[in-house]
Amino acid sequence: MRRGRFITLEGIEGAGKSTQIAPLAELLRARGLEVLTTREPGGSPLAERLRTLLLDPDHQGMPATTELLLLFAARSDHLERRIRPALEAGRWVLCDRFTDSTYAYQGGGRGIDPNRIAVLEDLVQDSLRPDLTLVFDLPPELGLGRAKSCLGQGDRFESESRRFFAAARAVYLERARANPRRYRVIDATAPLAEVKRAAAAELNAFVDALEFRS
Ligand code: Z5A
Repeated sequence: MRRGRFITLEGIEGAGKSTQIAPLAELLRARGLEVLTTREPGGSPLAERLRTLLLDPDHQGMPATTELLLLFAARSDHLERRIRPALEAGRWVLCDRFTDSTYAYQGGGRGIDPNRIAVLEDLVQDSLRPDLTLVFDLPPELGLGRAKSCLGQGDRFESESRRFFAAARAVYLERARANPRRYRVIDATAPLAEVKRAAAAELNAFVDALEFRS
């Protein structure tokens, strides 16, 4: 059985990842692929419980290292219980956020040394990395405006400053620049239908390239 592919959706708050994941999953299914959609933090029962702790505004001021370790604890459970088994069964996994979020938010936003994040990435993931990462890019003012208009009380991250999100955005763009084979940057300032078309075009091209090689 051929291993499935691991595709991640990334971007700052309000970039549109959650809106795009269902149509992208449909696109893959229409091409005859079995798909699992999931998210981080969360994605497995234990990881969802850790997500609740991580997002709870009552835990404002959580030390950055505590946050980092909780994220990787959640990721470890999610990977071992859901992502790896799905990939090994030949399913394609579409995940709303993964370790690029940690480099962006805990690295860029909180100022944790990326080399420390890399140590945990190796420990938890071994050699597993996404095969394709779509970065939905937009300025923080626009993303935060969108996110606020669809939420009541914000979670612990939503109360962060514009500077925090600008730093996270810069990390995403830098990582995409450094590894163009894996990352595709999508202009998320465009109207919804246009973003959807651009993301679908990137995903179709990725599947086409795999089919061409096999
Ligand atoms: N986090 C972390 O710090 N470190 C990590 O390692 C991981 C995560 C994995 C998860 O919260 C938080 O955890 C996250 C980072 C942190 N916090 N932040 N920020 P979450 O999952 O609840 O938050 P999110 O991933 O940022 O979700 P979001 O706010 O829902 O953003 P989104 O998924 O990118 O956006 P959306 O829900 O698809 O769209 C937001 C609104 O904009 C909605 O009303 C849409 O209809 C609208 N929208 C979307 N696209 C468009 C376009 N193109 N035009 C106009 N309107 C649009």
